[in-house]
Amino acid sequence: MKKILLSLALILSFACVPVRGDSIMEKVALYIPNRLIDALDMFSFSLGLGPTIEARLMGTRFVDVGAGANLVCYKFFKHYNRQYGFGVDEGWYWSFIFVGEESYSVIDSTRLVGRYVENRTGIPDPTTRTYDFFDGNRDYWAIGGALGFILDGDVYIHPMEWIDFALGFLFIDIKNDDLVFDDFR
Ligand SMILES: [Ca+2]
Ligand SMILES: [Ca+2]
Repeated sequence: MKKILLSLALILSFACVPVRGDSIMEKVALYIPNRLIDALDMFSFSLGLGPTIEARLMGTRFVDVGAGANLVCYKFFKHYNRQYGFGVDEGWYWSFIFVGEESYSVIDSTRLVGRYVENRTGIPDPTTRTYDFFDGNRDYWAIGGALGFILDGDVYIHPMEWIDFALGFLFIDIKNDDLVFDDFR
């Protein structure tokens, strides 16, 4: 619980995070593209194929109910923190409310999809690298679900990205993910 509170405090202090790109000109020039990309960040999905079975409903990691297993699953990802591309994952999990177990890995992927291993027993820890607010592979606050048997899919919305999208219109970038000129050099 202490770690969860610590993580909440970190997230609530995001206003203090240094922001990339200070120039007013680049903020204005990239205003429309950044609002469009921030809009795309608000949801994620994946679609996969393989010897897999799962059913899950999640209202953040605090209310996560489901189970699944796959020997290997070949997926297209449009996932959290701009993980766009293809990947191969494997593993199993079960979860009831906020406790569960899992052994899961993305073992191969194209460049923008993160490879990682998650072995957990108990409550998901929001302070781990996997759930990093800015570039973690997973969103602790995701709301959505997954369903699969041979053909597997998941869909989530990301509340913090909704806030990032809304505040973006006021030139505030809480996710520190707005494009700047340096990204094109
Ligand atoms: Ca965003
Ligand atoms: Ca943003």
